[in-house]
Amino acid sequence: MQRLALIALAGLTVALQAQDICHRPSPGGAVPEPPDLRSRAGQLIVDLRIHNFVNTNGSVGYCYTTPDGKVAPTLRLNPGDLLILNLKNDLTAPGPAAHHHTGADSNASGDPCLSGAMTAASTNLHFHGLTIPPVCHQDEVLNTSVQPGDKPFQYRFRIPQDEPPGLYWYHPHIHGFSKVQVLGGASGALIVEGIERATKEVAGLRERVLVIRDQDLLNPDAPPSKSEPVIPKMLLDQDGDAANNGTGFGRPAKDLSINYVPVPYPDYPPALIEIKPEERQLWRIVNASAITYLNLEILFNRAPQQLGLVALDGVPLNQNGKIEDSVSWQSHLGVPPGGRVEFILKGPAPGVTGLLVTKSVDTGPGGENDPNRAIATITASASAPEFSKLSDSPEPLSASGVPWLGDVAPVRTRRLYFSEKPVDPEKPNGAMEFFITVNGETPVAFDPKSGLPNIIAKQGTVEDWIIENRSNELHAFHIHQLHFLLLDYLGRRVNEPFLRDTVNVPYYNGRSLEYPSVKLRMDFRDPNTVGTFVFHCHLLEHEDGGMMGLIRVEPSASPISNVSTLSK
Ligand SMILES: [Cu+2]
Repeated sequence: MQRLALIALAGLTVALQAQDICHRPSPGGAVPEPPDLRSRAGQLIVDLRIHNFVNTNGSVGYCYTTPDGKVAPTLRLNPGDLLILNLKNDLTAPGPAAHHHTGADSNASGDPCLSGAMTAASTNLHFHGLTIPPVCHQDEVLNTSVQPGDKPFQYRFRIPQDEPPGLYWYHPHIHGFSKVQVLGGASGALIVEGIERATKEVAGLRERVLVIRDQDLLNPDAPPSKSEPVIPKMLLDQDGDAANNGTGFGRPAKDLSINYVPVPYPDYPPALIEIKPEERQLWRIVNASAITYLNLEILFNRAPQQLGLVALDGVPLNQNGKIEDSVSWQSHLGVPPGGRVEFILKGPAPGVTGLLVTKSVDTGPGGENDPNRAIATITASASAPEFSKLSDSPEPLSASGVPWLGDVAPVRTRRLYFSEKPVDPEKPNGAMEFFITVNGETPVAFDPKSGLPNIIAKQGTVEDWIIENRSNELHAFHIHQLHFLLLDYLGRRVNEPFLRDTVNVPYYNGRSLEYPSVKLRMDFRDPNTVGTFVFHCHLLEHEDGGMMGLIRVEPSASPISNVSTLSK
């Protein structure tokens, strides 16, 4: 008994130290800027440690730190720069470490490139949105797994010369454990510099990098705030999260935080953002949530403001591939988990109250509750802190050498669909299995050990993919290594003037003749987009639960039988 107590105490000490290292701010505080790490002379060398700790509510927090104590730094590199990132795993396994998907978990002393270990204490990194190769030490997430006993594991790659300038992010991607680590706070921003070279409108502006994360509720048992117009009945989904009640109010599935300042249910005390009166800024927001969809709006004296969208998912808006200083003025911006928005905001005048909110997202009858809630107040102040500033005399970005994705004929059209099934057919409201399936195949939960691709494509081609949602909850389709063009949304032509790497696919209502779908043009033209990588729902609970598939993109020189010739 005594020995057990001592071990528990030692574990607690480690956990408390890590909590100290990760120093999370209190609710209602000023929103700090994540620390910047900038490349010099063409390279950025970073040492990152990942830690975990037990929060006061019993949930497990995670964070990345640098040797000098910076937490979750923003990595800033130019196109062509080399990133050398040494990742040390300082995780302690919280609770049961085994995971049902794997039998190779004891391979702790092996080569992290071949490990494939999937335990609560395993980790790795995915560089979300970057067009870099899916190989070990770059952006490979299926086999790469770093254990607590391993020496620092080196990620080493160049930002492609033609990577669009914008906001990307990094987070762990261990199958079965992505949700717990990301929900705990393991994420950070990565910026490919030069957005002002694509959009002159933002030249000379100060920027704010805002990482919105979700976390387990701090006050799960509290009743909703009395200020809410309706108090809906509390419904729980199979994971114990608050289920969507369709009112826009009530208990959320998760709390949100902004640059780690929590905004907890039920009163949502907003974090504080100061800005010089009426200053124009570029706000760069990543939704680093594990399961929460955002629908961002900025109110001044309760009136929605126009937000000048300049980039989505890291890619500046353009006109059919031509850089045309594109700004799209929007009153609100939907951001799925994993998505990014970058927009121009004009600060409030003195005395005007500003508020950053997320409006309710209808995730469907099977989805989680993502209600209306405040995130931060925006206050005009002459003494507002001054953060990083974009160049005011940028050299314009040269035009892309490749044809606009929308103008390239696809070599084929594939159909895929999201679906769910109760593990026990007798318990339709019990635990669910999650699938993404190529039409005609049998739905099976993703097996990381199978190694068999669900789709084989060829580098140099583009394909159209129609993704259906046959389930009663919203999903967010994401694919590694490339961006796609949203051609159709719910059967309607949109042909957006920008690219995405994550997109919502609305839920099925059980009545319509057709399932809701999106049509995407997938871009396999980049030479880096070769090898085996994954596509999945970016709701990490679904991804961890099997809603993931494998694609192998073969080099263009290799013979592949049933591919028609690429038409230009
Ligand atoms: Cu999903």
